[in-house]
Amino acid sequence: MSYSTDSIKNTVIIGHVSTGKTTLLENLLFTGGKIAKAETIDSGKTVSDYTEEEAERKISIHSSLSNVEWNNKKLNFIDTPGSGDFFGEVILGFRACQTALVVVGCDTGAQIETIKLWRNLDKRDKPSKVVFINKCNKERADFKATLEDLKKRFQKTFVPVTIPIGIGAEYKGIVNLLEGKAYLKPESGKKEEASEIPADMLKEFEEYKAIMMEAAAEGDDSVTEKYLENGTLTTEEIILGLTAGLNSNKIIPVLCGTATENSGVASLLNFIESIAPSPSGKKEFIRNEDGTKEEVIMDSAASPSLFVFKTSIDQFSGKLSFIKVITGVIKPDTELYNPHERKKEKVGKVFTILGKKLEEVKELSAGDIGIAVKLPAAATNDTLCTPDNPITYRTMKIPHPIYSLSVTAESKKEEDKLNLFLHKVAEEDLTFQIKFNNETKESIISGMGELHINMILDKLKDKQKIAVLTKPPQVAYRETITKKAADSYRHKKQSGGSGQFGEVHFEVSPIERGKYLSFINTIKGGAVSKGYIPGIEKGIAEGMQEGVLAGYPVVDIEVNLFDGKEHAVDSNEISFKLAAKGCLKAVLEKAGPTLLEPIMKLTVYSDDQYIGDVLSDLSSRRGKVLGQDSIGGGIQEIKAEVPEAELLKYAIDLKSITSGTGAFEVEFDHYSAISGKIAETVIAEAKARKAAAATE
Ligand SMILES: Nc1nc2c(ncn2[C@@H]2O[C@H](COP(=O)(O)OP(=O)(O)OP(=O)(O)O)[C@@H](O)[C@H]2O)c(=O)[nH]1
Ligand SMILES: [Mg+2]
Repeated sequence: MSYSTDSIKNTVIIGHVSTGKTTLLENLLFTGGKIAKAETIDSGKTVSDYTEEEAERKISIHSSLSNVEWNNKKLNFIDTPGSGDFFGEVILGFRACQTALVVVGCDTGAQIETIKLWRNLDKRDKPSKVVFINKCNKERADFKATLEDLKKRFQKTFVPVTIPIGIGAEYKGIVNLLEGKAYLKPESGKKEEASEIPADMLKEFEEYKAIMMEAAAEGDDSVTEKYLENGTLTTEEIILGLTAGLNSNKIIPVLCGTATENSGVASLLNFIESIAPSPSGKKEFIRNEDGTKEEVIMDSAASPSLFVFKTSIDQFSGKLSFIKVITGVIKPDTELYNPHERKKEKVGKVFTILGKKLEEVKELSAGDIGIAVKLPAAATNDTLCTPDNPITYRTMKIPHPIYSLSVTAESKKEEDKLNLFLHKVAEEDLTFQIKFNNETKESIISGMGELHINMILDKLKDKQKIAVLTKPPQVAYRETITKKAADSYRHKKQSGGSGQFGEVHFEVSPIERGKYLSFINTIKGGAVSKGYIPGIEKGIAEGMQEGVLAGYPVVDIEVNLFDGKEHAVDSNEISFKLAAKGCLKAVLEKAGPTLLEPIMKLTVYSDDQYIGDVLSDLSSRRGKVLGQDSIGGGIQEIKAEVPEAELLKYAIDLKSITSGTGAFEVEFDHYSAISGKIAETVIAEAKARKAAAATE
């Protein structure tokens, strides 16, 4: 079956950990007839949480794609993990979908990850939002309180489209306000069926319907007029108003139910199929090389182009590229071009997927999501297009990692295997990085949190059978100077044959942070020939690699070469290089050398109730708080500058300070001088490391 752009709906399912996203999807697929039975999380057999690690831990770790046909429309769903450690898997869902289905617990209201995701939706792709209030059967479930909580936190127009019949232990099903029908929760293993609204729900139905009508009237000008004229709206007019309001993000429709009992699910399918936006007519952006942006409309009639939003390796099928078709129609054997790799790529067969099960399809139209198998060069974030019109679609911005560890294989022999595995992981998961730090000679792995990194280390141990040692990474300290100083150095060697001779006089002074090196040559009268200057510069560059205090690289100095001497026969470039290196060392000793430490720009998100603890903890970490802002939803945003050395375990510590609710972002900002006890410790540790390395 082929689907045109306007019969496709792409929905990313997001929300705090364990709100029931995967269970809801399982029941959407069951109700839609895609699967014969809805499995439970406990069984470990759901479509979406199909990996061993997900089944074992009973949480989602990867995003997964599935689809269901409903009233001749193709509904694509991307289920995402709720844990902030796997945020990278959510970003790609934002990028590929027009609608975000935010799942909220009826017993909890919006929780911290939901609030963070909400903020990110607004910052990033701005899809339309629909809320599903799940777990209406829970003991402490309270529909009205949850609705109020959402309104208070996000200050938006939330409009119930379905409401619960009874709540908690009394939960019986839902009333669909649009359809004017009730859907009582079905018997176990069965699907919902529409029925008359129970008499004792009629009053509530009328009240909520009036609220929905008013909101719909605000969604679109033509509907507003109708409402003012007639004082009421037909169902078609309500749909028109809601559709417009949802499209422009003015209205957030709210549905409800109990995923584990397959209740409220049919109405959600109906709603997405009839009201959620399709990709048809939606804009995409091309980023030109000069930084300008260009708009493209998703349209099947144009020549084919697509965006790769995820890459994964399947043990049977090999590399799977998850693609979003932007223009044209992708058919089997379509020849495309990858401008990033400057390579032709042929899409072989075209697939869609149900969790892990590939399903071959005839074609994918603009706006649709699917899979291409074994594309030779394509990586996540690549665009494939026609060779005559090489373009690049807007790429996904990957957040900075917040937690790093230094890793080595216990056995040196396994070092290569370890690196190979880690690089493979990084290819699939853009929030995971592996870098070799040349300065400290460490392999550093970084990710979005302790859980994220531990999952990867577990795989290393359990699947690859590689034993690894981990430790916090070394901080990249620097050295600089605090005052002007001058000195000279003569390099001289005369051992038969031709000798070596070079003499330089340097004056060094501190310069602005971040300027690294300014080299000036103020020699007058040709005391040192021009031809030796490159040698002197090389000597300075080499000398700066190892400072005089603790052997850390030297930065932010001006070196003035103000005098020198050369020998007609013995001078050469190498002599001047060695002279420069020696002179730099001597002059640095005199110039008040000091240590610099990296200072990070830290943004912490914390629930109001933990603010005091977060702030006092920051001050114990030598942090400088720059500002504190309430960002709505009972969440405070704290901006601070904190030394990197104090943040090595912050991903773990913040969780314990805030009972797992806090979150943060961090990036390098600048270097700042340290002295006293802290500096003494750093110097002593560096010296000890050097001594240990020398005896190895
Ligand atoms: N009582 C009740 N429990 C539910 C409901 N929906 C899901 N659950 C349970 O909540 C737990 C988490 O469900 P999941 O579907 O894994 O939640 P999730 O949002 O996908 O979780 P992550 O992907 O790990 O963030 C499971 O034990 C489900 O059985 C519901 O409507 N009512
Ligand atoms: Mg899940």
